[in-house]
Formats: sequence, C-alpha cells, structure tokens
Amino acid sequence: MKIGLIGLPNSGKTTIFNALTGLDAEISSYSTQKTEPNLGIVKVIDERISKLAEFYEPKKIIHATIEYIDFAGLPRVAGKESLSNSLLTLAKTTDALAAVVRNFKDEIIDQTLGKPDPLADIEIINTELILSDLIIAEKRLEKIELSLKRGVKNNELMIEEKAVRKAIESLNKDIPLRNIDFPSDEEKSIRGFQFLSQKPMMIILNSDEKNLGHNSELQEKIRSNYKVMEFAGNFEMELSKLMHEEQQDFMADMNIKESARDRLTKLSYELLGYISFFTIGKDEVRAWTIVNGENAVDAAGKVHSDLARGFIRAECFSYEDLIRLGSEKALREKGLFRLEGKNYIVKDGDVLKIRFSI
Ligand SMILES: Nc1nc2c(ncn2[C@@H]2O[C@H](COP(=O)(O)OP(=O)(O)O)[C@@H](O)[C@H]2O)c(=O)[nH]1
Ligand SMILES: [Mg+2]
Repeated sequence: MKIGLIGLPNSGKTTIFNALTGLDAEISSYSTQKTEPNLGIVKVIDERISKLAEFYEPKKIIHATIEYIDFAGLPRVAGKESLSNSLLTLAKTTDALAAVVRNFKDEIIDQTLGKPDPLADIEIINTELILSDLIIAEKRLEKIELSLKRGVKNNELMIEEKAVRKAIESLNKDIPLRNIDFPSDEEKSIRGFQFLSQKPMMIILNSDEKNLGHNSELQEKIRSNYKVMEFAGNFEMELSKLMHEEQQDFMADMNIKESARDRLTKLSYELLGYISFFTIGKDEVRAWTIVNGENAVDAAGKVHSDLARGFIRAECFSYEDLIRLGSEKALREKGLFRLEGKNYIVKDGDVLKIRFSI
C-alpha cells in the first residue's frame, strides 16, 4: 500500500514522514523547498503474524508494508509553483493521500503564511487536486471531441466521453471525484488518468503537543467529510527516535495509547477497506492485504499472477480458529479446514493455501 503525504509547505509533512518511518529526512526550515520526494517503507506490525510463526516456524516472516511518500509541496498547477511531472506521476501511483494540515503555532511560519487555519488549508488542498484533475480531464475531452468529429464512433469512446464530461461537471462545482459514483464501465474508462481528487484521502491534523487532544470540535468538523487523525508531529518524530521502552514511558506521560504510526496504519486500512490474509509454510509466513469484498482468485493474484490464472481451489481456515483449536489437525476434525472456490469472499484473518495448475 502506498500513501502519499501532501499538504501546504511547512505543514509538517516531512516531520510526520520521519515520525512514521523512523527515518531522518531533512526538515525544511521555513523557506527552501527541495523537490525530491522522500520515500520510506514501514512494516505493518500484526501480532497474528508472530503467532502464526510460532506454529509453523518458517525461515522467513514477511509483514505487509506501507510505503510513505513525502511530497515537497502540493501538485500545484500552472502559474503557481509547479510540481515536476515526475512528481505528479509519482502521486498518481499512490493508493491514498494523507493531507497534512498545520495546527501548530510557529512565529516565523505564522508571519509568512498566517495563523494556522486547518479548515482553510483543507479547502486549498482540495482545490489544488481539483484543478490538477480539471486540466487533465479538459485536455482529454478536447481529444475525444476531435475524434468524434472525425467520425470515430466506438462504444468505448462514448462511455469515456460520458465519464469525462461527468468528471468535468463535478470538478467545476468543486466536487472531488471521490464523491462521484461512476458506473463501473465509466469508472474503468477513466481509471488510467489516476485523478488525484478521486483517490481516497484522509486528513492528518498536525497539532502542537500543547493543544493535542483539545481539538475535538475541529476534528468533528473535518470528520463530516474525511477520516481524520490528530498527530503531534514534532513530538512523534522525537518519540520515533527513542528505544521502545522509553517510547512507552513518554507515551504514557502524554496519555497517548498507540503510536501515531499504528493509528495511521489502522486508519489507512479503514480508508481503503483493506483486510489481511495470510499464507503459511516452512519457508515463509506472510501477511497480504486485499480489499474487503475481493474473492479467492483476487487473493491468489496478490501472491502471484500464475496462482490466479491456474486457480483451482483455496484451502482455507481462519486464524482465530487455529489459535482456538491449536492445530491444523483439530481444524480438520471440526470441519473448519475448508476448500473454497473462486467466488469465496476472503475474510480478515483467513489463512489461504492456493491450489493451482498451469
Ligand atoms: N511546533 C510544531 N512545529 C512543527 C510541527 N511539525 C512541524 N513543525 C515545524 O514546521 C516546520 C516545517 O516542517 P516540515 O516537516 O519541514 O514541513 P513540510 O514543509 O510540510 O515538509 C519545521 O520548522 C518544523 O520543525 C509540530 O507538530 N509542532
Ligand atoms: Mg518537507
């Protein structure tokens, strides 16, 4: 899963990136904006993986991962500080966006950018995404109209025209495309554009540690449109540099129950509707992510395209049942070690062994 951190300059994106990844990317002091994005990969700690490893004693344990990309500033459109094409392209490869908004006071930043105004910042971010999409959609519509004028008539193009017009109409009304329901054929026809306002987006409210936990009214307002999480950027960054035990002490002091990384991981899974399934064996025990509602063939495809292509059946049991009953043998005796077909909808915590032949 890839999450792009976006937001206005000095909102604390890089600070939060460091907190999440434990890396040490350079914090831009107020002015200079480097244009290279920072990349970091974080393991998704899932205690079920360690439990499964106790059962199977594999050579390797492989956790699911989240890749964070810290973009330098917003994908601004022509006229304003424009982001390079390569950066825009990179933004398009993300599964979701996390918009960082400034909710901390800082004398120097306040002087140049004004007092923190998270709601206004969210609006600006929204507008930037919408403008970026609008440019792409309008360009595309011109091309489609040209083709139609020239007499090209195919069904696919007509569906795309409909979708693109619908997109432009809503973007012109300031409505992000993630709020628009496209029928599946239309959705497919524009998927390739990877419209930024269509990506699931959550808000990270970057608060001062002093006012952390005192922004529930603000959070409620944001929550009416977005999933939101409050984050004390500086504090969490310092925290991420400490040893585990020290971290626990500091978190207790601040009444923080879960690290920001863990909370954001959960929120990302929620935002994207992701669940976990596991594959097991002597070589490796591994966690995978899949969208809730996807089936056994989709799951097989995550592991390898050959497994999806040659899918026969999935041997399947649930992690919970294994822990409860203690062995695969006991699962078989209770009929809980099942054979599932192509249309089986994978559940969170399923352990799958794919039978296939190609
Ligand atoms: N007080 C306070 N300052 C922060 C916080 N997060 C970031 N900053 C400061 O804001 C400035 C910009 O941070 P940076 O992470 O580089 O922002 P970016 O431009 O969005 O990547 C730096 O001086 C940070 O120290 C925070 O949670 N609280
Ligand atoms: Mg930065």
